[in-house]
Amino acid sequence: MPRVARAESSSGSRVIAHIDMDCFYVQVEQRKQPTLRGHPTAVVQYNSWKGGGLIAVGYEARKYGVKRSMRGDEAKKVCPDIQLVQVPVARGKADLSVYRNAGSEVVSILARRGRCERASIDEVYLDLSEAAETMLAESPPERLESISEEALKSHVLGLHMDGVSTKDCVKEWFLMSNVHRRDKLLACGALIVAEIRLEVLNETEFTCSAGIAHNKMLAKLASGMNKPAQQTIVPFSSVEKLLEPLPIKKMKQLGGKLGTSLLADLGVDTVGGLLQFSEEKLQECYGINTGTWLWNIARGICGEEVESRLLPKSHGSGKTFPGRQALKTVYSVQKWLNELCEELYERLLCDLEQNKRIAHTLTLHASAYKLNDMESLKKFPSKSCPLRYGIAKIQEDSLNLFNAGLREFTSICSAKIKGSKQHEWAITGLSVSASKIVVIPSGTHSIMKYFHNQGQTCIPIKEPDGISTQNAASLSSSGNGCCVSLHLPGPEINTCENEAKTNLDMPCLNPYEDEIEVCKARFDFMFVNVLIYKDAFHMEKFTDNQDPFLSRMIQEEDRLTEKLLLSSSSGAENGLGSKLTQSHMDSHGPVLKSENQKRKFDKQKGTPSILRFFQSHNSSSFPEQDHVSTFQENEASSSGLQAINGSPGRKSTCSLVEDEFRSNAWNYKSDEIDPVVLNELPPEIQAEVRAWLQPQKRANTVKKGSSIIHYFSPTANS
Ligand code: DCP
Repeated sequence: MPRVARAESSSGSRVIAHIDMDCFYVQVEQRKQPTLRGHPTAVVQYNSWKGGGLIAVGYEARKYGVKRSMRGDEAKKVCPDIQLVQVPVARGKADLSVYRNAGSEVVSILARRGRCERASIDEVYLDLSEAAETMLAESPPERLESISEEALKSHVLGLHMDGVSTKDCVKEWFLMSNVHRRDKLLACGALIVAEIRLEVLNETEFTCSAGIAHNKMLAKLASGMNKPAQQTIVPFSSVEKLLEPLPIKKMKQLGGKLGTSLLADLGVDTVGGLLQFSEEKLQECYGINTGTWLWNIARGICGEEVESRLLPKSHGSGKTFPGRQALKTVYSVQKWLNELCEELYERLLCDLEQNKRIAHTLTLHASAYKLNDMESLKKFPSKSCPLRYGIAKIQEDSLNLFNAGLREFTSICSAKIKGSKQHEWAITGLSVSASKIVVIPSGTHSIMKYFHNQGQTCIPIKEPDGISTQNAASLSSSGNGCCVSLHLPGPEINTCENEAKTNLDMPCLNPYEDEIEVCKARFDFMFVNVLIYKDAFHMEKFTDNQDPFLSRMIQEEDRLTEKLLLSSSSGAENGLGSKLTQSHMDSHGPVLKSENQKRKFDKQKGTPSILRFFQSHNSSSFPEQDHVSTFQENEASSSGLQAINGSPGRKSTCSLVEDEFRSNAWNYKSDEIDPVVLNELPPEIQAEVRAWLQPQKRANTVKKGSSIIHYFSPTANS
């Protein structure tokens, strides 16, 4: 394919934006302390040596020549009025959580308009292709009453001014009709980005700059071209001119060794310089993939997709120990590793709690040098291992990783300084990171998808004629839908109160029926999800007393159970047919089975708990041994779970729930459960769930290495 055609077809009609927050840390600090606004400001590292190192410099300070490489004292010399703000400190090191949270705030706004990839603490890629296509079809720029002021301030690369004012030129560019469709899409993308940037400003007070182009590489290049608070558009026709003079080192991934070797091997110092080499030649020099990649980037071709990712790919905690602060004993390393691990673990738990994500890999990086061998600097090998949850485990594992790295490092260095008796080392930087972060499996398998896709549970509602109808969609369209999205452990449990209230007006025999059904569906879910959860954590790895996710899950169930009880009692009070309510409940498993149980439950209303609720069931109605065998395969993991609690008398919520399943059984029959839920699962899993749900009839089919455990295991879906 000819070069230009290849470039065109690769970019197609994609519209990609790269959004970069302006002097981010400074803006965050200025929002905290509004008196800093308008003043030259910089954020400095927490150490006070020579006024601390500058890590972010505001644009007012940049006008005076203040640069990020300077120390506070130096900055004061060139800009005496500069306000130096210290980065917050926790555990003796920089605490970046305030910046991270501010970044998340912005991301949540940016993600409203298209696929959004959080690329770093303060930058985001957006795929606006769909939004631009829609705009072009429904309200193209030339049909708009006016082009927004913010959009008119755009920089359009390659635009000929011809003596006309920039604004008029840009306006003309937005309104042009006889141009290629891809440019029109870009114009739509730019209008959308201008709107989004204003939204960010209005909602967060932060300014950001943006690049709008046909691919990620060009968008990223463009976003840094006009800062702060501006946007730059790269029409296809201006790509060559943009890249030709661009210093090779400015290109993403060419700032390091590869960029240096391009200059050394091929004498190339600008991107345009690469154009003279054939793809084959570049492949010959740098290998097939890198050769092709170089050939492509010289022509502005980049097929990299914008990933849908609002959350970070990894978490890390690190600290440098420059100069005399270098660590020289394993004891001091261990002390700092413990601190770093604590911070890391806090973030892991937060991620688990908020996003239901778990990390799989723990990595230790260190920079070190051997005394008398400065060449050894930074050659400390990074080490990884599977990540085990539990602060003590992470601390222990990172120390082991460090020791493994140190052994390798010292032997490498010993070989280099043969003959020397010097074996001392010093650590100048330490970091621990958690990567391979995945949403716990239930979020991705079909049973969850079922609820996701429905958006609302299909809750059977009995019509006055007694015919059981259902369908969330029809309920919804009639305005009577009880919108429930389930989130155990995936998406938010979101009982739409207003809609639920509307249901009270429905001519139902039992106005609380749908709520009961919601509870029922959710109990089903809890059952499946506890199993998934256990499996996701491999049980024995779940070594903490804290199980925030499960406790949230239980709290949620408590809330619903309470609601259910209140519903049933108020139903009786207001004469809406308590008998019917009761009879309905009687037919629905764990919902109150008898007056007796109801009374027991009523007593506990102050602190209702699903666990107590299950405890209140008469377990003798279910043959114990059936349940024991049902859960036999989990025995090892279950004991692991109990062991984690330290004291024998105390059990984690997870093990309590498991015990409830084990001893009190799940008072469901498979035919009482919405068959759609089960039918979504593969046949062998359906059979197994049904067997669990109706243990007394269960054939002894559950084998070791059960299929359901495999199915819900983190790797099963990959
Ligand atoms: N940062 C840091 N240490 C560095 C570089 C950056 O701690 N060596 C922090 C401070 C910055 C933030 O990351 O505010 C984002 O870095 P950028 O490189 O995007 O720079 P700024 O956002 O500060 O400025 P600009 O407007 O030039 O993007």
